Amino acid sequence: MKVSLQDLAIFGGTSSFARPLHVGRPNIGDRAALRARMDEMLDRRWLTNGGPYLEEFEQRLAGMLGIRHCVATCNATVALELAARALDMRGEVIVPSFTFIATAHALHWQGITPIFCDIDPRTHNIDPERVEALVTPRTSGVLGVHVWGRACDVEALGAIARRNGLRLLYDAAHAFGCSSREGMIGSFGDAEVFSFHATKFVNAFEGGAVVTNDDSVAERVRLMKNFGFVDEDQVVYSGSNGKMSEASAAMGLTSLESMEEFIAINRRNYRGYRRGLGDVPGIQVVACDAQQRHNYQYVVLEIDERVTGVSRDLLQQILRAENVLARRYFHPGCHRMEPYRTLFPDAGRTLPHTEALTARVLLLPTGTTVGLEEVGRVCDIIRFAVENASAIAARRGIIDDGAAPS
Ligand code: T4K
Repeated sequence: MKVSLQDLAIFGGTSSFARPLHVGRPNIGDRAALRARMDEMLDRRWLTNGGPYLEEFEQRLAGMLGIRHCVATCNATVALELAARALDMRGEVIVPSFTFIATAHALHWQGITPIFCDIDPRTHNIDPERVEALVTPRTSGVLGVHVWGRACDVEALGAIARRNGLRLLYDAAHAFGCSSREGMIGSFGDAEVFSFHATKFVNAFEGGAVVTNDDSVAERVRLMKNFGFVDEDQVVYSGSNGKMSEASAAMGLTSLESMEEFIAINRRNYRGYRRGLGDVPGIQVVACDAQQRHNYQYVVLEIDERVTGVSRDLLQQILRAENVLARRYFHPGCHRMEPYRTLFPDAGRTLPHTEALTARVLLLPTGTTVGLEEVGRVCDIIRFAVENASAIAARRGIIDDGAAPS
């Protein structure tokens, strides 16, 4: 417990945590089950290229989500590229800038120009009202992102896509196991893409999947992720290597078996943070809709510096010194990263909500390596920082100016 400024590690006190608390520390699941699967895989000598674990993983996912097709891939970035190609996206595609850089890169890497659209500050998701204004004769599609696992306005985006003859793809990297009023995420648009990266609550070391109810899209993705081969020596498309390995599928299956336990732990931590920070002025723990299924894998703070007196960046530095490795996803926004910064130097002017949000958001550690007691201590540090904001800022100013702290 911090009682004076000197207790803060940023001012020379002892860090609250001996080991770092990460955002995105992998959940491991049942090690014995994973080892057994690995042994079986080694005995079978079938390591990749459509093995039995891959098939089982794909079938389980499709079954859980009630979707006709699931094509597992080596990661979500390649899955987005494959889906964009399979949907024949080209020219321009409308996409939020408030997302992980992979969303924009997957388009750009395919020769498609991402056109950045602002978000709705209440949902952090692409704002359908702004999408239609960005449609031009060059637009071939919309790529929505279910940020933090909270569903986009799929009804409005679906209507816009239909009205304008556009393809609609969703980056559901955060949203495995989540639902919206309209149903489970995975069933919307022409296709959706999940990530099973190590930092995701269900992981396959590295992994992704394209899911779709469209037979022809599924067929194209399936062929394209395997160089375009239709059989041993016939190639019908320009393809890539997007295959998921058997080791990844084994981890994915093992992770899936613990999914409900992971969600329960994430939910417990999320509620702990909501309780612990509920009355700290200027700090809001972004809410998950209790009416929907949610994986609670991200605990997201919005910091109103005018109220807290401590900026998001200073709060991050304070937490980092305490060994709480809070993250500023998705600072500074794709439009401020290369190559987009050079391509669209004035994009910030049309993205006011994105610009504001990237300065307010901070993600806190959660997952199976974070206990409630630790959640409570993280909340105490934040509360202390806000309660002592002006003293911290004054002292921080003295240190930043190079003078000795008083
Ligand atoms: N679309 C969206 C909306 C996404 O958020 C992402 C990825 C993608 C697409 C692309 O999906 P993939 O192609 O990756 O399947 C991390 C993840 O690497 C990335 O998958 C994720 N989103 C993004 C939000 O977070 P970084 O650059 O922040 O990773 P890094 O290395 O800083 O790790 C994050 C934290 O996790 C650190 O504190 C360290 C810790 N960590 C990480 C790994 C890999 C561990 O403790 N153990 C580990 O094994 O991107």
